[in-house]
Amino acid sequence: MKKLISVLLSITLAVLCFSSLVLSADTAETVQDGRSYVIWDADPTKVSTEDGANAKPNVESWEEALRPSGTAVVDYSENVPSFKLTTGFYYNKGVSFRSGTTMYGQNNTPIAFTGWMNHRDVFKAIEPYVSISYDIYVEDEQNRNAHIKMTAMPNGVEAYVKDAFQRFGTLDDFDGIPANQWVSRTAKIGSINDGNENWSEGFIVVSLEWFSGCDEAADMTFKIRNLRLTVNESDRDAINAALAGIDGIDTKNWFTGTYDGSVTDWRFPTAGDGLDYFAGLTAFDESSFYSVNRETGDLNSDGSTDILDLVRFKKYAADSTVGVNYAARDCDGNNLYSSASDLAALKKILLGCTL
Ligand SMILES: [Ca+2]
Ligand SMILES: [Ca+2]
Repeated sequence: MKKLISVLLSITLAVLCFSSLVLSADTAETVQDGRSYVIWDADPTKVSTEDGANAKPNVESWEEALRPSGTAVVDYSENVPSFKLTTGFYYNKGVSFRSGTTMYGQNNTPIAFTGWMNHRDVFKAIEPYVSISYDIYVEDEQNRNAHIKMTAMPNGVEAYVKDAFQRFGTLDDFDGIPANQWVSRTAKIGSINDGNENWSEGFIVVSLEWFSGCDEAADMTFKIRNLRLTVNESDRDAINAALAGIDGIDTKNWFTGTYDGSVTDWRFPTAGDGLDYFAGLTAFDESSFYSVNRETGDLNSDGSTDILDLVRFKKYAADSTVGVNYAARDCDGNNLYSSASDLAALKKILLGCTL
């Protein structure tokens, strides 16, 4: 009898283990396939916490060279901060602005080096897998549609070179944007050109016109927020293969950590027979307030939901210049932000109550 029970128990355990294995494998695959990671962002809270502060790059020679002469400020008038931009002369109309993210990472903090930005061959290798996302609001009394082109402002171009798009390529080209409303955009990035200049400072150049080929003289005012570049978990193997094929990939400064300057020990984990470059690229996601991978309520993006998040939420509710993860603040899960109901929901989560 004892033996029978023991055999039955073993079979039951085996079945349970098997089904739970299958179950967790399924779940893991489903979650992983759709997961998107931020590898670069333009976040006004990293540029200045003062409403209306200047967001123009302060490298005047580049400014003059590339001639996007509009104005750029950070804008905290809504609960997701934005860049408020007004076009000036730039062929059609243009403006450049700082992103707050450079090749050294966010605010020069070595959370994750974004040195891939400083290597055009690295950027070109991952180009097929990179998406750009942002929200845009174009003001126009006549309600016309707008056309935006966006690119990276390359570092170190010689003076009087006019066209950043020609020099670097196009990150996005989006026509038919309806005016006077927030419009969300996600697209694969455009093509990165061959060339030597790199994008180490993270500056962005946009040209905007009322419609393609428009020659209207008046300047245009618009806002951009949630601007980020992302890659997907489903492309991990393809990205690793593409980067493994680059000459000298393991010694790229500020990307691999083999640089013997002030970079401390930033190295890629291994994956199979090679290095997991994808993990290096996506390490930035943890520090991005636009990440969608933080747990609900983890407003300060430190990996757990606790009293510190409640403190952060209260500060943010009173002052939108306080940085928070924007997806994690939706504590009641209704896809909307409300300082009252989401704050109440976070308190319930912390008390362990069912919502
Ligand atoms: Ca937290
Ligand atoms: Ca909500």
